[in-house]
Amino acid sequence: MPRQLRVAAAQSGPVARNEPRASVVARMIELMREARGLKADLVVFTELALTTFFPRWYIADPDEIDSFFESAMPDKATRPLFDEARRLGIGFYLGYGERVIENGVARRFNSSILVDDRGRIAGKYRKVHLPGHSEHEPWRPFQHLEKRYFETGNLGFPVFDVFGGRMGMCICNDRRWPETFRVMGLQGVELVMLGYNTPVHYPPAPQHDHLQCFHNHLVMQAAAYQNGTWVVGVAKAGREEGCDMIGQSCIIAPTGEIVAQCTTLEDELIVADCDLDRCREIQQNIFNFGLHRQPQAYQLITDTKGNFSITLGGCSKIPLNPPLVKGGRNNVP
Ligand code: CDT
Repeated sequence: MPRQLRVAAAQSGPVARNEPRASVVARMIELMREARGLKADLVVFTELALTTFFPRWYIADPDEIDSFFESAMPDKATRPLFDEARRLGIGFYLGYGERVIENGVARRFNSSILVDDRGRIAGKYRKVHLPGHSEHEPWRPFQHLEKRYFETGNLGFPVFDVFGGRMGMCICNDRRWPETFRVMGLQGVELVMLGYNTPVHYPPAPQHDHLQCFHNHLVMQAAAYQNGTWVVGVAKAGREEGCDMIGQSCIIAPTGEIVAQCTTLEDELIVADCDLDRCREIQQNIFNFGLHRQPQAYQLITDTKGNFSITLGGCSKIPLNPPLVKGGRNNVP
């Protein structure tokens, strides 16, 4: 009996800075109903799905910053999404700004949850790889202040046995790091969900702008294949507050093949039947970890954070601090 899961990816079009939560949630409910109409078991929404991508602005007012976070999940704004999911009998992945008080101190994470078909939270993830910078950098046409507004996720990369399979989550920039998927791969993950907000323009290296879409699929397809897992990547796309963001939301098979893909930069739904048993085709063969991995040769990966310079005749162990990169954008001669 194949373990077949019908999965929907619910791409989001732009969300305006002043768009109320109720309006965004209504858009999501519409996509959720469409997904259930197509008999989907699970619908995947994007990163920070409930608001505009606020790290593009330097915001000084703490109350305004907090207005982009949820202090409870569900809260008043998201309750209708949970209620509708339970009524329809569909699960969902949701990315959102999480604010929690711990020992009297507010902590903020870029988080996602997995909700089962009865409206219960079955798993939580907090983004580990926070891209961008922590101080206002006026030279940029727009900011990317994730390092200012969020703490590094402290939950690792857990997997969850729900929907008849082993589910994992990550968020946007995490998809560019092979470690993200390998940690879940080592736990036998069968389907990884992720949302992303990826601007077309990358101010530190604009010569890569035309490669954004290529890199998006490159990393997710490689990760799917190298770990023998389904991957569902879901964008917030289109021109949001003057910032163009890529679309290309897609569902990728464990072979690395894209089996469904969005074609617009708006709210759009795609579905695919994900046979979780197909993960074995890869996990028991070419990437049979137990048979072929050689972790004793990989020690540098967990022992080391940064780069090492490559010199002629070998590899020297001199850390390269980004500000000292010759010819880099910091203009070291
Ligand atoms: N949201 C997010 O992580 N976006 C980054 C943008 C590039 S880094 C400034 C990404 O990796 O897609």
